[in-house]
Amino acid sequence: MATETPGQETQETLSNLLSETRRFAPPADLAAAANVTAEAYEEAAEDRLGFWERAADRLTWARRWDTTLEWEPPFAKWFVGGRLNVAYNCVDRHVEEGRGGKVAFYWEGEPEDDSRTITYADLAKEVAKAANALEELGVRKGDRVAVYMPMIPELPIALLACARIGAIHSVVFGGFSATALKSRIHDADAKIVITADGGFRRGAPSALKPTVDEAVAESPGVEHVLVVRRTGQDVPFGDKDVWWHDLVDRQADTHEPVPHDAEDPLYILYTSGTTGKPKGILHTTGGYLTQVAWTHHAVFDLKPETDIYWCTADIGWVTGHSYIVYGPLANGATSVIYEGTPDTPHRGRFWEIVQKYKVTILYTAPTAIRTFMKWGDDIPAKFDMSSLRVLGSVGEPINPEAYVWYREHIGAGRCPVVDTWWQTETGGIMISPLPGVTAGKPGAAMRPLPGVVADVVDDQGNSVQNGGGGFLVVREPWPSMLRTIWGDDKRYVDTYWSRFDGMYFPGDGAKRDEDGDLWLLGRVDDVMLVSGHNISTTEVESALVSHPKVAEAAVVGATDPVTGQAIVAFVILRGGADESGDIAGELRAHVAKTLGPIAKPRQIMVVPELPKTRSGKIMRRLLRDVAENRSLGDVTTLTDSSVMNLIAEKLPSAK
Ligand code: 6R9
Repeated sequence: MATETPGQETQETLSNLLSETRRFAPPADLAAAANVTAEAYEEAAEDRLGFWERAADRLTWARRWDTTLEWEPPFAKWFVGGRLNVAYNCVDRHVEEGRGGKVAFYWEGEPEDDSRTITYADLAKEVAKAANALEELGVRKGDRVAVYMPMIPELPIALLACARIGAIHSVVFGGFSATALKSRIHDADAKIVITADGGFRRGAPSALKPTVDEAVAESPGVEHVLVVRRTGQDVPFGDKDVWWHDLVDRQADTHEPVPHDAEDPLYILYTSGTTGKPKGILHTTGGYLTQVAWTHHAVFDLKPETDIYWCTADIGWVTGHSYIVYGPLANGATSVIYEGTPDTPHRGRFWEIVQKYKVTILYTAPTAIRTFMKWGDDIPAKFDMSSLRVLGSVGEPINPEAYVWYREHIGAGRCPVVDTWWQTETGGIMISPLPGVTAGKPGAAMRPLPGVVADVVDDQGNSVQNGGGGFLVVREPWPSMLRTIWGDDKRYVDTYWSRFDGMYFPGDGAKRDEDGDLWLLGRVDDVMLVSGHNISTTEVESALVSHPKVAEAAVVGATDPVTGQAIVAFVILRGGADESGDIAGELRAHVAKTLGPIAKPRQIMVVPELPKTRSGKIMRRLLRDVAENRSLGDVTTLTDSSVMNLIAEKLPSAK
């Protein structure tokens, strides 16, 4: 029965497990006034390039492009010959068009009394000053600037200043180690590092500068380190170091924006990559801004005059680049930026912020939603969140139960949930419901957006239809696609374009249901092969999370002498759940009932926490090590490595 290659039968198994029948139609008033209607799908299907041209026309170009797409697979150039300045599009044009007094960012520091309001006019001045400062430091177009900062206003200002002068930023998440920072500085050959003395984390200042010093000590190519004073803590200050307030504050607050080529690089962002050297994903100017601006307008139905938009991601990740900085600003949105964690100083902090700023659109991650479920329904219930109208999710598959909880307890059953699938590499959202069009299904990312041609294929690359599971691919180039891996075209081709001929392979499993809607099933490396059946970790996790006692679950396949692989589950219980009795037995029976006996875990362990990457994704690789009783692999990308000790303590039964 056990077979190595997933054949037709196993494809069916993967697809037929989860049957979710709930549907949520768009609210009538939202649908009636929606930015994008169902016609967009038809328009894009008829003329895909024409569709993206109209999206590009939402931006201000200094020179219109000659050719929309030059495609020499797998290398794409979009809007060839066009010239524009990203910072001008994100900031100046709003001021010129009379919206200078409009708030760009409500910034909320982690300490509760610490906030700043930044209008578009303020932002224009700050970006101009920072651009002048970078030029004074000798930064020129094409130079690389490493950015290692907490979530403070100077972070988006620094990125926009780089974009303005055509310098390529490379943001390294502020939680990464000196080694990680150093390898990214070296790979991109960065000339400048922008950082801060520190940031606030869970109520206390946490230093960043010493980490930068350690990395810079071994980076002779770095000429200057520009340091924002945020926490005021004592930090060592050396020859290369310059205080932001000394240099930037004395600059002129105007700066002429030079237009850049549509294909000039905008930024590099390293994917954290659990194995091997991190990949420097390269994004360019015109196509990237076109797609992030259009998707932000369409997927969140953003009305810049009235909406208050909040994306809770860190700017250190692509979600922050595309949907805190570039997309929202290009659209002239008013956004909230929050520096801290959801539990500081209390577990209602997010909802307090929603209430304070009357947030209308909230974009967060399944890991956060499951944490809120664990903390209990009573916490969000204490706050007035009646301003909310659209809820977004990104980062991992959202389990149907987490979706429904989000819809009900945060959105009061009134707000559509848009589950947005995309990657650092895709630059912008690719698969998502449209809130005024799509009748959403909990757990499904639904359809490729207009202008995006995605498909589900079997291991031979043939399109899988009704109810079939397989591999997600993208068949046609899209404007915000990565152009290459920085300095490594071969790795770009090998990683993304070699698995299936002529198709982009993102590395995710997916299924298409009978209605043609797409469900993302997690990374293909995580798919389990049990008695010859391909079973997705996502589906078993979703079945576990659908049990009222479970807040979060992670499932892995562990080698098993009988079945090839056996399912091992790690679960976190919801706040207040009764732990007495045979909880493992109860959950195993629940999975068998929901998905079928084949998907029943061999073991279930109740744990206090799960290992997650710093961007909140579950690290199943480490759990596999535990389940197979091996010593742990690389734990450096974990948020908190003590989590693995907590799990190990629970383990005798795992053997
Ligand atoms: C934006 C971002 C990309 C990987 C991606 C996939 C997973 C992201 C998802 C999702 C299911 C969603 N992912 N969004 N899986 N449904 N809505 O997260 O970029 O950090 O590069 O991660 O995240 O596995 O391939 P990145």
